[in-house]
Amino acid sequence: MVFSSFGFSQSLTTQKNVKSQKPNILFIAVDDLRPELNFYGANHIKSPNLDKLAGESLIFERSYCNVPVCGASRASLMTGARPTRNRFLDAHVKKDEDYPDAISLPLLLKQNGYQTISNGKIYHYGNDDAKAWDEIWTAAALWTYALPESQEIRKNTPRGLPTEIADVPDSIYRDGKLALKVIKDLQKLKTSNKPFFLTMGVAKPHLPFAAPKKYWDLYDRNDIQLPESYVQPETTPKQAFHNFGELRQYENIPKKGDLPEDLAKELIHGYYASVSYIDAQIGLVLDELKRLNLDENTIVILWGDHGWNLGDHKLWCKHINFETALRTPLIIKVPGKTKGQKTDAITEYIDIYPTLAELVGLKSPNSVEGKSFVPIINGQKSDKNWAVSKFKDGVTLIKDDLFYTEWTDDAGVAYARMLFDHKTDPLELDNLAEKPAYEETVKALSKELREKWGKDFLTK
Ligand SMILES: [Ca+2]
Repeated sequence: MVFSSFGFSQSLTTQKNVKSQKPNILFIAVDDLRPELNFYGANHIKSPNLDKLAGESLIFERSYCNVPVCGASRASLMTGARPTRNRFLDAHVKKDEDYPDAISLPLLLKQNGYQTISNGKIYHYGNDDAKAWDEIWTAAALWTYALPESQEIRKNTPRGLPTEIADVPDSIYRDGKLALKVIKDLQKLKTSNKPFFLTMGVAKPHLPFAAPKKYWDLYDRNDIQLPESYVQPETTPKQAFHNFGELRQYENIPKKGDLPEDLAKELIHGYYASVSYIDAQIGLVLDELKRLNLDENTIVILWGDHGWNLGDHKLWCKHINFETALRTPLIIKVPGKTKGQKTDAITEYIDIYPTLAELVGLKSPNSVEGKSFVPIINGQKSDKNWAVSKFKDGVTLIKDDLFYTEWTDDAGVAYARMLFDHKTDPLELDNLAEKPAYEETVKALSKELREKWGKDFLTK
């Protein structure tokens, strides 16, 4: 399969940096970004650069991560392999430990002539899958906070403050430094004779919500509302909820119970400010890509590693099986192909690997379990209407409008269930799984879940 068959103009090959015909890939991973963005119909977060990129991309309205937690989601995405009972479990997953034999996407590209650079947070650990990269760059932890007093608190506590409003330049924080590094890379790669797989692993809007004041000033706290689904219905199994332990490790967060309303609104405000901050940093990189005339020969993909609860179901953070934690932002710009169209085809993160491999004319290794969505990019209808996501014992089958979750033991026997129909209940407040009228539906979904959760699910 050759690259030109995907519609890139032949004239692109005359560009200076690319002597081969392979397109470059700019791979932007954003930590904890939920799809609450204008191009998903949200209309209140200010993200002009992401909006512009989306206008040149294919926008996936129903993209799901395979594991709603950082390390596991990333290792699964980078190998194109599903989580199992014992593989890709939590935030601290290393690809090298969980699936050492798998040829990761960057390794496949490196083996096929690409220059591969890991910048910021791509895997959870910067030294993971080291053989796949020509260069690994990470930002120092110190740059999480800008103010000396916040840095001092961080030094003496498990996590530090949950928010910071500092009147400082963008480049003080990690993502500002990251953008400058990626820009420098682009300038160097412009004169390289190899195609590149250049990554930008953005740290925000992950907690703490530390962003320059000018981004906080884009929003009025009085306009911020708690979500409509700020409730935990009795009919939902208790396994569906957690105590948002991640957030509670931060200073000034109560150790149990609901958050005070003013604190909840401060967090939502901080999340919005953090998204606007990283939007500006991504914009700097995209502007440089264009200024260097690299944009027409570069595929740009942007993804968030999982969703995030911003008070939905009275929850904060990820680590659960509601759609708010499983659904993700995903957009891909393929020059000459995409121009802001949207698809409601269901895709999973393990589909990203085979898609990018196909777009650059490479065959995916057998360890890849995802399905390329190149046909969707080419305007064809997808024949896949399902996804499977997993967090610890909870496994969710997303099938058309139905969201069915089972919590299972090591033998695969279910001990709790929930089922939502998004046609009538998009906020997932009415669990249908125990209602007699849905007995047959649950039986069929349970069977299908087992067929689709992966052949190695119980054994690896
Ligand atoms: Ca994350």
